[in-house]
Amino acid sequence: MIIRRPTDIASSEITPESVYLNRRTFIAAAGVGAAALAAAPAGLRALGSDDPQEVPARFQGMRSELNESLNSYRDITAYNNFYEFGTGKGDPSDNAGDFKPRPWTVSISGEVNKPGDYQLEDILAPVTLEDRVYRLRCVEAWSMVIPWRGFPLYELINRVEPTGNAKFVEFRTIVRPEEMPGQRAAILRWPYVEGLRMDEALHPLTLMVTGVYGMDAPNQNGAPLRLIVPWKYGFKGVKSIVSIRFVEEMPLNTWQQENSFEYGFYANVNPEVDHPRWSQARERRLPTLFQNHPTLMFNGYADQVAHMYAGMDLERWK
Ligand SMILES: Nc1nc2c(c(=O)[nH]1)N[C@H]1C(S)=C(S)[C@@H](COP(=O)(O)O)O[C@H]1N2
Ligand SMILES: [Mo]
Repeated sequence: MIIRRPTDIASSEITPESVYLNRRTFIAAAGVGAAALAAAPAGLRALGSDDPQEVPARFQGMRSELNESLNSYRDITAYNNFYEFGTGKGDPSDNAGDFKPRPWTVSISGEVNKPGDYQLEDILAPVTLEDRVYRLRCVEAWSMVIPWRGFPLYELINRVEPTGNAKFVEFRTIVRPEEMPGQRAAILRWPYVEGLRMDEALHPLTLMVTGVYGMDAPNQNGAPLRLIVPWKYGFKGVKSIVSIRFVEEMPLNTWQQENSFEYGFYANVNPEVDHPRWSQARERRLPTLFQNHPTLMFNGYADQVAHMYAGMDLERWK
């Protein structure tokens, strides 16, 4: 991602060309000293494949629809982007321990027949949580394969009845600097904001996520409720949501606000449209160090979603 004030953040943490594994995270995961780390072949410089806690047996040997293996629980919960807790990949897991995801209230507002403050329990009561394995493709050109737990966003949308004026949905992350040390600095303009066009929000692949590996998500992954839109770059997946607003105009999402030259509203994964500072044609599938995977159009979900962008200039609508 690009940062407005480059002096705030070490360049090693913002460029995809840099060493991508947080050194401390790697050492902790591998359980070896720095000397052994330096001597290890690059291909073995991986996050630990041993999971720190028991994951339900049904995930053993689970693969994606493209026959990909899943990233480990440790990969998914120790290598994160959540700038509210700091810009380093290990910062969210290090700093999110004091965050309190319960009790939790989501404000639903705007062009909707049933606005209100909804308790998390009330949002979850009528839905059935399911496990969905999706690729997560970060704009920084790394990716993981993650078994999310959640429910389709359309179930919540249909329940609250948007009016005919609702053309977009805007989501906001909580602002709680006492519990989120990154929010005590002007890393981004808080709150973190994201948005979807209504047809994207209603698409059956679009998920409201409560967990990973069949368990409630740890705070660093956006507890208690975050968005996942698998055909878009990871930054669309706004975490720890407290506001869902139905609006007529396209919302100004955080990364477009920070740098509209590099980021737009749609953020559809597209190997043919490079980031201004790097190629998007390939990606590093964690835990490897190499750009060992070709990036797929719409992150591999083109058959399900390409029709929504028919006729749009995908270079312009980045
Ligand atoms: N509120 C908030 N949401 C956020 C971010 C953030 O910094 N703040 N980072 C985004 C980015 S860039 C990515 S790649 C994903 C990472 O999700 P994960 O840590 O669960 O893998 O979260 C997204 N959601
Ligand atoms: Mo990202």
